[in-house]
Amino acid sequence: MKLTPGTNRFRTIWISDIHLGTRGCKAEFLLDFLRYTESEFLYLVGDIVDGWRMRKSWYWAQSHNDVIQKVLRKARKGTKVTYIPGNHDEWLRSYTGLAFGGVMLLKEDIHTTADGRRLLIMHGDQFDGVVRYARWLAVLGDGAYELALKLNNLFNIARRRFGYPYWSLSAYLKSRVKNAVQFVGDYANAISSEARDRKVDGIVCGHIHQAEIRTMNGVLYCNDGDWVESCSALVEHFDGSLEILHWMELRALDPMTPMIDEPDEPEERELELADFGR
Ligand SMILES: [Mn+2]
Repeated sequence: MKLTPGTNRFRTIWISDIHLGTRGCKAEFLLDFLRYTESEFLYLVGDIVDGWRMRKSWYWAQSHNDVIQKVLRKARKGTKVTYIPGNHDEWLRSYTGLAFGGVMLLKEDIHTTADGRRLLIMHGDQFDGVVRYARWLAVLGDGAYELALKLNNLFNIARRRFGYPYWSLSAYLKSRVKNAVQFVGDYANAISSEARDRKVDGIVCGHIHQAEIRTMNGVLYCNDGDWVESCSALVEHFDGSLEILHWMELRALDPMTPMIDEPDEPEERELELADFGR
């Protein structure tokens, strides 16, 4: 796959769990992804802006603004953008049914693929027992996750000094710890039975930060991953086939090296001034 900015066209792109507003967000890699890809449909499948943390500590870099600008620009240029809020941006759920800057806010949606399959799209926190029934527990769990990411970062600075490649602690934990495997399985099982009951061909969700496509309960279970760690997206090709893109691998990006910010095409400024005058 040869990658050049703006020319990698897909019918649909699904991304979620970006967590803008937190230090963990890999906004620069996402910007790179958004620059390199175009699509007819773009779904933001929840946890885009991290509202829980906004109340405690707030981290907002220029790159976080740039992500929002880039998405709004895609909407202006004809991409059909749908934003389905998750549990971290659940304050937006009160505005579902409304459109902002060409971005439609919906509680959930059904997408029909080019080959006629109907996919239910939701963030998926409804199927995570912990988040649904004990919110304080989820916040606590989230803090532990953040600490693990911080320690992982320090560990990798040391590894780098000794010439070792990047090693992901939470990816390791998620793949090795029996409970985590069990959890992912239970989650996929719960959410795919919902899809089966609702008589759709499959479901696209996020929430658990684990990108995957599998058939379960007779339907397709698709998880688009996250932009805190794995930097993954789900895409639909023009023939309707689905694929997960692992962006750091595709672009051979080093997770420890921040990217140099390339300016966007000059026409962007003109468009924004024109919008302002309206
Ligand atoms: Mn979530």
